[in-house]
Amino acid sequence: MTKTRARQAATAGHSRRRVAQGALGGLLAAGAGLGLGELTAALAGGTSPVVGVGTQLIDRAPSAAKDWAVKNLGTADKPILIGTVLLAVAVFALLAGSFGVRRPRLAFAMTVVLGLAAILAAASGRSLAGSLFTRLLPGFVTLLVASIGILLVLRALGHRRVLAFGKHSPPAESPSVAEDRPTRPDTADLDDAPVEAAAPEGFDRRGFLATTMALGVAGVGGFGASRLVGGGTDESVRAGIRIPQPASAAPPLPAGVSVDVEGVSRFVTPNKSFYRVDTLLTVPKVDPRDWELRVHGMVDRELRLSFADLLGRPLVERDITLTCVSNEVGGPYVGNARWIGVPIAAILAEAGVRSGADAIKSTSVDGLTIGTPLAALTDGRDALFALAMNGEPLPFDHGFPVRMVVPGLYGYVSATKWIVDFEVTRFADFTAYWTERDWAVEAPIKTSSRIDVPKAFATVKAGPAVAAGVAWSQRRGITKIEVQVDDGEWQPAKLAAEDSIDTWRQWTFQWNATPGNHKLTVRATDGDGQVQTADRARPRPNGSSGWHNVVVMVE
Ligand SMILES: Nc1nc2c(c(=O)[nH]1)N[C@H]1C(S)=C(S)[C@@H](COP(=O)(O)O)O[C@H]1N2
Ligand SMILES: [Mo]
Repeated sequence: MTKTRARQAATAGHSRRRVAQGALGGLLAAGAGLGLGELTAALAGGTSPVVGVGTQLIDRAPSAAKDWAVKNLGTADKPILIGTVLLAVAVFALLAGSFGVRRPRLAFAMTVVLGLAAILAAASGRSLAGSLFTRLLPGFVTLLVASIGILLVLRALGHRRVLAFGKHSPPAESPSVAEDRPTRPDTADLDDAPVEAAAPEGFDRRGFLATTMALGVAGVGGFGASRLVGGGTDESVRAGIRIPQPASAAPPLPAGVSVDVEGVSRFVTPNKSFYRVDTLLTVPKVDPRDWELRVHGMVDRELRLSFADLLGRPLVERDITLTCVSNEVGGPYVGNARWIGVPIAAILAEAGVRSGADAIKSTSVDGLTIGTPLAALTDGRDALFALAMNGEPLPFDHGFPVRMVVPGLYGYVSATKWIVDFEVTRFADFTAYWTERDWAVEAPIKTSSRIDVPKAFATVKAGPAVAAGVAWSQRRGITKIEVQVDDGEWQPAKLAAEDSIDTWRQWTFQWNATPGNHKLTVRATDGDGQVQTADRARPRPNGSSGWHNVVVMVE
């Protein structure tokens, strides 16, 4: 090895280390910014930078991507999205920092872009909570901390005058990169950074250590502390609420609503396992003492209802099965609960609906909007401002302190969680969150049935066997279930007792399983005498249709 090449090799190692140090510094600067931004959001309210960017991605994601996520990731879609945002930020920050060795201004600019993204995400977000200032504050903290952080890192790397505009910002006591470039003797090797070749003394080891440690502490401390102080209303506040006896209790469950078959969905879905569909990365924890529902629009009297006010009204208790429009044939996004709430019709009567109105535009605390036909709230069905679910105040995930529940309509056009605004209006005068994303404006629930047992591709013992499941057709009820084995005749299944036309209904079917593969298909008939359609439809735009079937192996 010649002398020059040995020096070059040493220099290359040196500069690679420098790039790695820059990358680490970039990552820590961004981390400190995000951590303290997170802490600010927890302390002062406002939009967490990570959540803000994630929410923008949710709102702007093409429909196809969203459908894919709901279908393939289920409820894990949210942690996965947050993880992806964090990973993207980390990669971006690592790059920014590594560029910092040679191109400090680029590193600084990239870090500023990160901070600005946090602010922009919060500014264009749909939160109704807090003033614009509080919403943007966490993003500003992120921008400020990350920018100062990267400047300190760059300084330790030898760049003292990154912000001196119009001039170069040469590493201390050394010529700048660009000026030094012509002296490169060999083939271009990007790792062979001339900065370091020329100015290893520009690096401030102690400054770098001190800076990275401080940034690391700020980042980890910020995230950690935000977990401790943040989180909004405490669970004890929710659990401490006593829901008064309903003036109109639900009729007792008829005997025999539940079939005795292992593996069938429980008739009342426990809150813990109740499906959850919303667009939120962090669940709002609204304080019921600060909560207010504004009832306005085409009404004679505007109302402002407090939580205590609703609790003091005559309450109604009903069993209602909720269904999500995104549910595929045979899918899991359906659940049945016992709700207690204030009849929406009573509130509408009190406000006095003006003629010409045909819709409600309701808004949740996070700014999401839902459009509901006025008729569905006034035609005598049990549409509720629900306060309780299965004997407890609404869980945070399911809309605490108040949500809408309307029998017969898919959730996205009726079941507004964390509701804060209720505007009487006309469909012609607004669009809602989901309808802006190609879902139908009006969406009654389609008659559907599902085989819970046996599971698809299960192995079944030859001989007498049982199939079982649920069917729903809210507002019409289920009057018949039929099952078909392979391509045989449709045979009647046995219906469990009916709770109400607004709840799902269980069924069982005895069959003789003969060795080999068999296909079981189910179809329901509703209270109008309509047989569930065989026509397959995807969930978009107004709900899936078609018969559910499972293939099993009998041996
Ligand atoms: N604020 C808010 N309410 C919402 C939604 C939402 O995204 N945000 N999703 C709706 C949809 S699509 C459905 S199916 C139901 C689901 O209610 P659940 O999560 O309690 O099961 O809530 C509805 N209410
Ligand atoms: Mo939904």
